[in-house]
Amino acid sequence: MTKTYQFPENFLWGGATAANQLEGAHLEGGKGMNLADVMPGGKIRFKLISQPGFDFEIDKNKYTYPNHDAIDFYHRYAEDIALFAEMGFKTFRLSIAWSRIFPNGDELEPNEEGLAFYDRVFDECLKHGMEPLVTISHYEMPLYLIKEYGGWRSREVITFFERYAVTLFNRYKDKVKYWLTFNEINGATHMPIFSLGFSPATEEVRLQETFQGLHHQFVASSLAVKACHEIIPEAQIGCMLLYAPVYSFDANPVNVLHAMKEEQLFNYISGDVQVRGEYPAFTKRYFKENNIQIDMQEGDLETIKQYPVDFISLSYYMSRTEKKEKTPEDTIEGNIMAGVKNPFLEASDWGWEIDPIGLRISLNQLYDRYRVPLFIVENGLGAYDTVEEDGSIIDDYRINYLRGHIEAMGEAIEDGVELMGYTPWGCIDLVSASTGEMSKRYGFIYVDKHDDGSGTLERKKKKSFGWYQNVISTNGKEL
Ligand code: BGP
Repeated sequence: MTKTYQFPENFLWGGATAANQLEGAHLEGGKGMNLADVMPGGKIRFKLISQPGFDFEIDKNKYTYPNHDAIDFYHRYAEDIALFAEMGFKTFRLSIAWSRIFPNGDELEPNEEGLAFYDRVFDECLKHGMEPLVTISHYEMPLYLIKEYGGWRSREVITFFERYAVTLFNRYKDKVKYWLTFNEINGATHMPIFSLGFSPATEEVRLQETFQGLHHQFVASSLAVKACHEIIPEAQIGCMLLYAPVYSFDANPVNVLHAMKEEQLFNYISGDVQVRGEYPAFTKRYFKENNIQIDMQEGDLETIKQYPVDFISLSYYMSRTEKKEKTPEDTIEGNIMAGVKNPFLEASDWGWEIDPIGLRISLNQLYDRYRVPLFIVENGLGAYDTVEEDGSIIDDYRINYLRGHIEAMGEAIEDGVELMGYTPWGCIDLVSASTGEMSKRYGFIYVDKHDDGSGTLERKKKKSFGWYQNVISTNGKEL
């Protein structure tokens, strides 16, 4: 007999997206240019934009720019939200494009057309009984802040971000009750350009510059928490972590220690600062040994201590396996972090190792350490889909992946974890963040758009659409 799981009555089932990966209309409505607008399509993107000398210019002779049009959610949001409602979504995670609200980032007054667009989107969600879950910053800093201020290198950006956040809270206080500050904030150490809007100048200054930028974000995040609680007392605001539990390759204590350190550095610094309100003890030695001296202003540590987040949200795609001495042959690439191959796990077509038990482990680790509610705001399988002759898309591989992870959530809830909700990534096919591909699809809804930019943009329900609809309507009892 298959086991059934008990999810809380008010569990927030839904789906997740980010503005730059689905909206398109990159120059409409008074929007300014942002980082995503200069990111080319294809596997080259990350390497190219991460080069310290990258000029952030568009070169259409050499590259395609899939985020410019994306899947045109900007014009089709009503149709898309209606499809989410048909699946029974209780919540829809989306992000606001900072440069729609402040086109350059440092203006004093916001762009009304940008604000009005999200009013329409939120109204559409609320009309269908769906709670918007809003990420304030998801990998798309205004380009002007990158070019003129050096991104989060500059402390001035804290003020601009605070103004942006306060503008959002004031405008949407009656519509949005769930907020997230920075998407995958801890990803800064592995993909600084996405998170911080700059690439460290040299390898010698990499850690120094990254942790300085992160510190600015920690302060900015705390100021956003403060403002959110003041302006919308009934709202909840969380941090967002890219979470991958780190396993030791074997029982050799040398490797176990190495895995533990990687876990501390990657998984816990950002969580400790934003939830416990302080840098963890191990950073003292780590910063000293790596010559990291964070320039803090008076009051920074107090601000961080005083305004911790209400909950932790996380993305979970994979676990990571580590050993101290790696050879190039052991190494695999997955979700930007390199680890060694885990012989017990299979991987997606993009090399991301599939590990549902790792999600149960992650939820237990996070809840044990922080004791605040958790929210899984990204999870899913990027895969190639085939449209059959009759137009159907039979994505059993995706259903199997999601089922395994939902079972792991059910187990974690039985373990005692407080879980608020689940929004699988890319509930409608959209542009991949790391590779700019359309062919890396996550959705329950297929979008007829291809890597070369062709396609009618028609939406089609995949097999997983009906499956997820049933999961939601049975509150996770039927998987
Ligand atoms: C996360 C990002 C998302 C998203 C997802 C899948 O790291 O927050 O923006 O895209 O990963 O990654 P990809 O699109 O590269 O497959």
